[in-house]
Amino acid sequence: MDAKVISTGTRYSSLPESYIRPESDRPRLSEVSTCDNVPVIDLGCPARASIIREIGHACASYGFFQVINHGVSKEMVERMFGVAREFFGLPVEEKMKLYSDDPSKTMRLSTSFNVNKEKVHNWRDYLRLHCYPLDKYVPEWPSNPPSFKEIASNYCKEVRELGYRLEELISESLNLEKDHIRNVLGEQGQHMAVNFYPACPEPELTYGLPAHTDPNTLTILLQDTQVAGLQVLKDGKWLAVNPIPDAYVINIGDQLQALSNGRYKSVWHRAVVNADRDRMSIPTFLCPADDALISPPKSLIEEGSKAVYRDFTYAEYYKKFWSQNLDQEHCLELFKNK
Ligand SMILES: O=C(O)CCC(=O)C(=O)O
Repeated sequence: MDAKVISTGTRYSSLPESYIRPESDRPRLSEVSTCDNVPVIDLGCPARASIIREIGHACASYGFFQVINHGVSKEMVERMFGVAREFFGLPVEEKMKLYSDDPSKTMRLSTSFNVNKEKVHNWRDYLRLHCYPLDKYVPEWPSNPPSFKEIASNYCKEVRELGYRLEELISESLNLEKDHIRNVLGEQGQHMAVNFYPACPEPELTYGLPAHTDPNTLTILLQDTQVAGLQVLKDGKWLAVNPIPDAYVINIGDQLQALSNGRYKSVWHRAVVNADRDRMSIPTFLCPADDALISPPKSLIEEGSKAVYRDFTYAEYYKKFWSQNLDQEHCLELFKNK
């Protein structure tokens, strides 16, 4: 494929060949039902013990949950969405100045997932930014729209705080010290993607993003409030997670599955596209420091057994993840203890 984004402002009347999935690998949208019982956790609730219990249950049974009263202001979220939409509305020549398909770049506009490796492309453009430490990365962020850097950096600070809070609650839900996860993960990296899925002429034939798990620790996902598209795999069935007002979707990533010795599930999820409307989502990914050793605590390993996964550093894991196709087998399988 040419290094070409699909957010050109021009509507496609049919799906280009290179986006069409084989029959056996299509979203089968009519078979997807809505997930009616998505765990919604109110972080404003004064009963901490009950929040911890609910989080533990959600992480073990679903691998994801939504949070409300999470401390990131509504105004901040609206400004972030607003500037992200403005960015994707820029003329294509302007956006292409930031284009790269090299996953090692710390700031880039790209398309699909890994265009040089994959056989079929995904109906998505995305801006991917490293965000921590901010003073290192902000200078390379887009300077158009002019307010992008300021809005996105304020947004990143608030979301990082939310991530730390969630890591504490998750640690406690595993009967670990509150700081356990943070201590193991070291100085955590933070990445943000701004996903833009243009209206798609044939949503039945392709994905915005095919099924994948997230390679990081925790994903804090801001969903478009107007257009649904996120689906998760639960008990072998794809379920739509429809947006609820003022909520974040929290996905457990591969590192928490490994750290919890498999108790918590890194959830398979995917994004489908819409025939009539563009959709956006803005995930923030918290990632262990490159040299963090991912190893479960003894208390989570049954006596006389080995840990489910061998120890690895995050740098090793991340390299392996990007060397694969997105929808190949779960990358953690490659780290299983024999
Ligand atoms: O667009 C969505 O809702 C999901 C995005 C996602 O899974 C990702 O960026 O990894």
